[in-house]
Amino acid sequence: MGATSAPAWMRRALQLAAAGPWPDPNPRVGCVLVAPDGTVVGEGFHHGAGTPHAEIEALREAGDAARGATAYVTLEPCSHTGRTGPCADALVEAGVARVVFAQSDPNPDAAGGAERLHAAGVHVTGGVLADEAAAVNERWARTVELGRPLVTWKLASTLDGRSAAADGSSQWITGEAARADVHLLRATRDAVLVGTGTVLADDPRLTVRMPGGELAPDQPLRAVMGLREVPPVARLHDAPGSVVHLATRDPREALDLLWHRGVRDVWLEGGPTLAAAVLRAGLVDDVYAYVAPALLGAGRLAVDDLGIRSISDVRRLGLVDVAVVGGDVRIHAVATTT
Ligand code: AOF
Ligand code: ZN
Repeated sequence: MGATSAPAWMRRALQLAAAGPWPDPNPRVGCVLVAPDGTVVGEGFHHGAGTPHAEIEALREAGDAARGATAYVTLEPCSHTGRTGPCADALVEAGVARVVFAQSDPNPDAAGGAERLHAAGVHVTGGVLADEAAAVNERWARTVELGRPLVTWKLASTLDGRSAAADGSSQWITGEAARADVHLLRATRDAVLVGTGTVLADDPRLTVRMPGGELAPDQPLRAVMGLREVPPVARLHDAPGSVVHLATRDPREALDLLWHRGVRDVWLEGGPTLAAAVLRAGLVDDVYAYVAPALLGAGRLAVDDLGIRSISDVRRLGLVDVAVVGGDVRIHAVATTT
């Protein structure tokens, strides 16, 4: 081995992993292949579900130079045949002498690669920079554990908690900077979810627009749930990207349908009825509340009745951060238990 230590190579593998996509059904993984003399002979990262795993990319680059090398991988090499073949076997076939990995694979279908490598005579070490690797895939691991996409509920309200005036008008409670901020956060999710009620009442576009107003190149899926018809002339059909109507009133079923389409991180912009249904079902993971220093005194709240009658049953969330966005305040909180 060269002078560079295992954590240093793993740090390089973590850098590579971070170039992978999120949201995606697969984790972000990086791999570095190092020859016994300390030269890097191959590098790779996973570009998302359906594409080769990080190890395969690195092995392809290395060719014959993989023989006798050490593989530094941020996730335990897989042992299963999913969309692609088992990486543990590919490493053995290529003659890799040693595998150092960071995090064990939390996906039970793919786990077991370490034993498989060991049984084939490869020297295996796990747990190197495991916490750093887990942080890279924190949201992915939560989706695997929950078996459903994560849900972020976004709301905008006045200081007195109103999201619409008494006459039903609701545009615009927050200022332009807050609206631009919403677009940036929408862009980090793979679907925007509303109810048919919101489409009928507000006719939103649900697109991601850049600060200059132009459409972002990649648009999250625009999903509408509910049993009412989505008018073919609704503005959400106007923009590039896909629209899906989830013909159900059950939030869990809607999330299952999205999961099967590969969605893993949902941005919920529903009105009070849908928000209450998703919250009551315990399916909200993150909340972004944009609060305007304004008063309405009457009008609809951001969320309908949650069935809470006593302060002893108050639903408390964990505060993550608070930011001033233009003339408004943004509060990010997370559900501590579901
Ligand atoms: C690895 N290296 O780069 C990744 C792994 O459907 P597949 O074949 O793409 O398998 C997906 C599962 O494989 C995924 O859920 C996770 O457990 C593991 N991902 N494993 O050895 C990689 N991306
Ligand atoms: Zn693999």
